[in-house]
Amino acid sequence: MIHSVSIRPFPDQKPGTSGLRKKVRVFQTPHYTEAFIQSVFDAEPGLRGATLILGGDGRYLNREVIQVALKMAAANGVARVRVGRGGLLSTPAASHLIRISGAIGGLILSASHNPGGPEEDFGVKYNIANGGPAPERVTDAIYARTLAIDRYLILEVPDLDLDRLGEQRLGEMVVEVVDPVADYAALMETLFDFRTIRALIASGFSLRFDAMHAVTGPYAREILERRLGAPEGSVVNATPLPDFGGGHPDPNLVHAHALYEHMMGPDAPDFGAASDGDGDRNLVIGRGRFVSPSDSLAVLAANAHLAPGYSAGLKGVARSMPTSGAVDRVARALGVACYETPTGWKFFGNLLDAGRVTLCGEESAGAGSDHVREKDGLWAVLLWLNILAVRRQPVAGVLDEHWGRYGRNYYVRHDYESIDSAAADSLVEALRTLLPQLPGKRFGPLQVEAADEFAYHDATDGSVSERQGLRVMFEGGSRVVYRLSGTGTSGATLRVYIERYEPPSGNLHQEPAEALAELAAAADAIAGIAAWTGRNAPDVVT
Ligand code: G16
Repeated sequence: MIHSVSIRPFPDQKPGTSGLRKKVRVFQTPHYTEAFIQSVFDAEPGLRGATLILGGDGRYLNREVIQVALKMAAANGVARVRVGRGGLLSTPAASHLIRISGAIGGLILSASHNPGGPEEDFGVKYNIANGGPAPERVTDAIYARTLAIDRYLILEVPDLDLDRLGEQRLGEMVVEVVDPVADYAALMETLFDFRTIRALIASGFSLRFDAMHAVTGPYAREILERRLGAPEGSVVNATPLPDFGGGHPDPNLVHAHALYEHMMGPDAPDFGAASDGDGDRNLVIGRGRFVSPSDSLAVLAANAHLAPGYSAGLKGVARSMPTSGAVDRVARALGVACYETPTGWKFFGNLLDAGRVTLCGEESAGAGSDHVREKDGLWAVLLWLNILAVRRQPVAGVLDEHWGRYGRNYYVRHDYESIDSAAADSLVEALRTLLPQLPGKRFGPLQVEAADEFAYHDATDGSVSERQGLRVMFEGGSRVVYRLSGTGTSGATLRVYIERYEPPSGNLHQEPAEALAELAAAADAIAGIAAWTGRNAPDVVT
C-alpha cells in the first residue's frame, strides 16, 4: 500500500561539497530524511522502472535509513534495488556497482570522515549513472525540489532482512542483497598485479592497514589478508561500528595518530595505510616516512605504468585547485595534460567520462582513477603496493628519488574548525575585497605577485563554477589558498592551504612546518585570521 505523506519543505537541504551532511538528530527530525530522498527521486527523471544502488558506511542510522529508502524506492516505481549486505557499501564499491549494474544512480549513506553516533553526523549522497557524485546541475535541481516539496511516497510494509544474500520483493520492486566486497575485489584484481604483490608480502614485507572501525574493514581483510596473503591481524580496527569506536574516521595525522606513532616507532612495518568512514580516502605512511596526499598523487602518477591497469600510460591527470602542484611537474615530464578543478570529486567526473584524464586526486587524502567515478582509498593503497612490489624499494626511497627528480612541494593545510559562520563569511568577504590591492605588497620576506578568486570553466560541458577559493601567489612560486569547507556540520571551517616549491638542488628534508613558517605567518597577516576568528592557532594541521 503506497502512502503519500504531506509535508512542508525544509529550508536547509542544500547539498554541500559531497551530499547533504547534518547532525544525526537533524536527520531524525520527522520527515526530514524522507523529504530529501524524495527530492532526489523527484529530480531524477529516469527513476521509474530503473535499477538503483543503495548502501552506506555503517554509521549510526545507516540501517534505519536503508529501510526507509527501500520503501520509498518501491513507492516511487523503482524496478530493482541492489543493496549491500547489512546495508554496507563503500563509496568506491557503490560507484563500481552503479556502473556494472547499468543503474540510474545510487544513494550512498555517509558523512565520510565525520564522526558517527547519536550526537554526531550522518549524510546522504546521490551518485548518477556514470557512478560519480551528482554534478552541480543535478544537486541544484535536488535543492530546488527540496524547497518546493509537499509530499513523499512510501510503501507501508515491514522491514526487509538486509543480512540475507539474494532477492526479495518489496511490492513490485525487487531488492537484491549483494556481497558488498566481491565485485570490488574482482575489479582490483584486473588493475593490479596481485601475483607480484603477493610475492613481495611472502618475502617478508610487512604492512598495517587501519580501517578505523569503518567500512573498509571487510574489503581490506578480503583483499590484503585473504587474496594477497598479509598475515591475519595486518588489518586493524576491521569491524565497522556505528560510532567508529568513538573515533573520527579521518585518515590524517591527527585522527590516525595511533598508526602514525606505530609507523614512526621501532617495530614499524614496511608500509602503513588507513582509510576513512566510507572508504574513499587514503593515508599512506612508509616506515618512518609520512607521505602527504599531494605527494602521493604525484608518485602514483609517475609510477602508475608499473601496474597492469595503467601500463598503457596516462591520458592526463587532474587535481583540485588547493592540491599542491607536485603532480603538475609529473604531467609535464610525461607530456600529458594536467587539469585544475574546484574542491569536490564531482568536478572530475566529466574529465574522466571524456577520456581526458586517467588519474585524479586531492589534498584531502583522495586519489582515484577512471576505474570508478569516486576517489578510492584501497585502490590507492594497492597501487602503492604494486609500485613497491615492482621497484623493491622502501616508501622513503621512492619519495626521496621522486623529490630528487622533480623537487619538493612543501605543503600544509591549516583548519580552523567550528568557527562562527558570520565571522567566517566576513573574513572571506574582506579578503575578497582586498585581493586587487595585494600584488606588490610585502609580508616579511615574501612579496605578493598575484591574487585572485578561482573560477572553474569545465571544458567538456561549458559550465562555470564561481567562487571556488581565494588565492594569493608569491614571487618564487609559493602560494596560500583560503576557502570555507563544504562538508562541516557545525559553524564554519576555514581551510588555509600553504605551499612552497623547493627545486631538486635545494633542501628537500626540512620539516614542513619549518619550511612553511614564513608563509604561514603571511597567511594569517593577509586574512587577519586571528582577528576574525579569535583563534591563534589552527585546530587541525594536516
Ligand atoms: C569530500 C569531497 C572531496 C573534498 C572533501 C573536503 O570528501 O568528496 O572532494 O576534497 O570533501 O571538502 P571540503 O574542503 O569542502 O570540506 P569526503 O571524503 O568527505 O567525501
